[in-house]
Amino acid sequence: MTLPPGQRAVVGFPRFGTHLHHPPPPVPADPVIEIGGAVTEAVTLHVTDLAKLPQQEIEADFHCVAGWSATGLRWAGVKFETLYRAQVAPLIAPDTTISHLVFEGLDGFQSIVLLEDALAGDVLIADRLDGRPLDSDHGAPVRLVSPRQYGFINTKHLCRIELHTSAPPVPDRWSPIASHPRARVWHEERHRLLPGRAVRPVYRALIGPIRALSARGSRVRPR
Ligand SMILES: Nc1nc2c(c(=O)[nH]1)N[C@H]1C(S)=C(S)[C@@H](COP(=O)(O)O)O[C@H]1N2
Ligand SMILES: [Mo]
Repeated sequence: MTLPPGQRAVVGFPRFGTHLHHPPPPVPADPVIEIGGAVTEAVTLHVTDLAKLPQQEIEADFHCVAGWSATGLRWAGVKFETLYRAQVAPLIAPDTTISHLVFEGLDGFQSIVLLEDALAGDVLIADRLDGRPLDSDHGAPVRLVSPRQYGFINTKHLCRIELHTSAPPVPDRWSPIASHPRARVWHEERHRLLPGRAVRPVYRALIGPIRALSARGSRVRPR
């Protein structure tokens, strides 16, 4: 098994994220994904309608920018490209060229993704993991899965996709751990300005505390 540079395999798949000790957001009775931004008309997609689109399964490893990787995950759902072509592209005016997307979760988390990266063949809006419905720890009701980009691109609890014609302002511009805009794991694009190799030790030091705090907010309490 080969992992991307600077990654170490972990056993299992920990809950991890900026939510820290917060519990996952409750799943609405009729969850929706809003499509907004540079569209002719904002629309609301019902998550249950995703089941009507062709389904796709992938097996992939999951790489957090902090340096852990969960291996051999089986995700299922709809290819983002399928959803985009069927439901989103018709909302774009002919003279508008989309370059970036913002994926937002029910907890307010956001990721900014280049359209070209989001349209890659292994990018899913996933509602199942390892043959079971996605649980709240890992992003219920649906999450973005882009296995060749670091975890922070993979927005959980997806509720909104915003279209942009240029790079939207980044929320973490002045953060010491400002994230790389493409976040491609095989290029080790961890940090916006610093080489991925150089930030490895700093990021790795964050794994323990973030993992412990995220587990505190977990619904599933393994003992
Ligand atoms: N909504 C939401 N999505 C999120 C996060 C978050 O805090 N909230 N954290 C990101 C980060 S940094 C990582 S590494 C992965 C972790 O996914 P997991 O909790 O399923 O392991 O989710 C990403 N997506
Ligand atoms: Mo992460």
